[in-house]
Amino acid sequence: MARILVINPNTTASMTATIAEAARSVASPATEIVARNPEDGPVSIESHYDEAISAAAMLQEIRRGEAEGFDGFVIACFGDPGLLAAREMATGPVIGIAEAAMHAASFIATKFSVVTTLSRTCVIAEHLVRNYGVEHFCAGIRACDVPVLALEDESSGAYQLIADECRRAIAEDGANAIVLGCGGMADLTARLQAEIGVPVIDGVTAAVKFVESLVGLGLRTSKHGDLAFPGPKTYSGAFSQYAPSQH
Ligand code: 5HY
Repeated sequence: MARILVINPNTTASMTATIAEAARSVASPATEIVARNPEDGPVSIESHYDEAISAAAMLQEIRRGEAEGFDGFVIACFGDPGLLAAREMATGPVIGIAEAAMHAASFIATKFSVVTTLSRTCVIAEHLVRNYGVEHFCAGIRACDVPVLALEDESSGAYQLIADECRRAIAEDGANAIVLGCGGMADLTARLQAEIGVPVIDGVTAAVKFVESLVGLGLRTSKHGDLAFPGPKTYSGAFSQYAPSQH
């Protein structure tokens, strides 16, 4: 039995519900999925600043989940905000949806393109491609210029814009797989895959299965070196609640 906490770092509960449904759709019967979002922070994450602010609240959810004994964690935002800090705070494995989707794509295709929301966040995916060492698999990083919250609005036309961008990635980038660049796209995977005819990888479901596998292998985050729990320290003012505690 594995208990996995899936954290949507933005504060839009309807997106958390979409993410939770996707996570549960692939979880094994022996896995319990709990999905949460912070009360505090941006309603959507569409910039470096949104990511930085959301990471603090996300880390508090990791800390809470660690205290509740979760076996593993998923950070369900495509920028993988605060991933290494989360690993410092957790005993179990912590997987970001971008790293999960990119690595899963590299196992089944030689070339994948990322299709994300706003153009300004493409550079975040570019940095992650380099950080994760999958440059030679990544054929392109595209945005359909759909705001994140438009994904929650059926009338926004978001689906068609995403599908059109996926087709351009196949035709122009030579992509033979698509990585969906937003946790809020998790409910579009099967429809897109059936329509565009190449594998479409969503990071929420990929991350859940990777966490299940790591827990099943008995692998937990290494606490030797830089991912050891942060040492106790005074944090001043409004951030005093974030001070690392003694482990
Ligand atoms: C995400 N933002 O997965 C990212 C997607 C993005 O609120 N959830 C968000 O566009 O970076």
